[in-house]
Amino acid sequence: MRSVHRGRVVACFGKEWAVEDKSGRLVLAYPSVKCRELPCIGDLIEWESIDSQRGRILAVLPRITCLVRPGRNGKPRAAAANVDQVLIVIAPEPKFDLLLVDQYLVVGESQNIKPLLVVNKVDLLTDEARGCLLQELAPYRSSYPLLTVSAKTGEGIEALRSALKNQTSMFAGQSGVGKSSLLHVLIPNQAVRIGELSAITRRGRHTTTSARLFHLPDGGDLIDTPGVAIFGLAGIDPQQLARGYREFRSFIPQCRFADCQHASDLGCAVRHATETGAISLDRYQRYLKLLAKLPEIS
Ligand SMILES: Nc1nc2c(ncn2[C@@H]2O[C@H](COP(=O)(O)OP(=O)(O)O)[C@@H](O)[C@H]2O)c(=O)[nH]1
Ligand SMILES: [Mg+2]
Ligand SMILES: [Zn+2]
Repeated sequence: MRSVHRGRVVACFGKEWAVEDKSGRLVLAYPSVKCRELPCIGDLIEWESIDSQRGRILAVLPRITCLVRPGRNGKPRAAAANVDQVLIVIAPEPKFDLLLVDQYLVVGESQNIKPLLVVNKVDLLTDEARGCLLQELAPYRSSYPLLTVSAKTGEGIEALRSALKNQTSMFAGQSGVGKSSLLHVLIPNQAVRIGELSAITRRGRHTTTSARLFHLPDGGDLIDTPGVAIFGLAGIDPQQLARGYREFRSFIPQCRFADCQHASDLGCAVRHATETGAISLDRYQRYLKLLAKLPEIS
């Protein structure tokens, strides 16, 4: 009988998956007919060898967390599994979209994934501009951890490194904010890893667009995925949305109605808190926008 191994999916190439075992050996694997779920990056799986370089995936082990992206037929598809922490990267340039930031926060929170806000490219800011930016981000700083960093000068990188230690983290953020640059600073031997992956696929072109999991030198892993918006609102209901706004939480129990959606509802304590300044009006208005975007629940 063939022996069954455990491993982690460290790269996805469409119909093939790179799997790493405990010793760090990589094999190229594909799901057997027995495997009921399509694996995604970060998955823990059981597999058996076909030969020294290829394997068959027998099962995807239960996921602790799972981020989904809309699939071709509208059905959500697993995009990353077993992520502990999401790094929401923004920068002064390109101008950030706080609605997108809020969406990342809500979706992460709905999966119990810790958010970490990372403001990159702070080297571009004068002291005054930095002050203005931090002022604008004040509603986040009181409820979420936030680091200011520069991939270019190295500012804040040590703090970022220690926040990543022994966790599986994943990047989120618009293109151009500096995710690849940060990855480069955090993982100096990145090229070696990509080389190893190319060697097992024997097709370099594969490795440029795939989701990948890198090991951090101090312990922990960092996932980089191509593309941007894999954090869809599919499966999020109004209650989860409101709970994804951390500063709303202490007010929600004070709303008059248990099913309050915190919009025009009578006796809404959340809305009232925006009038007294306890909740940022900007954050609240973004909540209303996301509420309107939620898929209809039948
Ligand atoms: N000034 C400055 N530029 C940066 C920094 N980090 C990245 N960049 C630049 O921003 C651009 C986009 O970076 P990239 O890492 O490709 O962003 P990604 O699309 O999020 O992966 C590149 O031209 C980088 O050189 C930074 O900390 N400071
Ligand atoms: Mg990039
Ligand atoms: Zn309410």
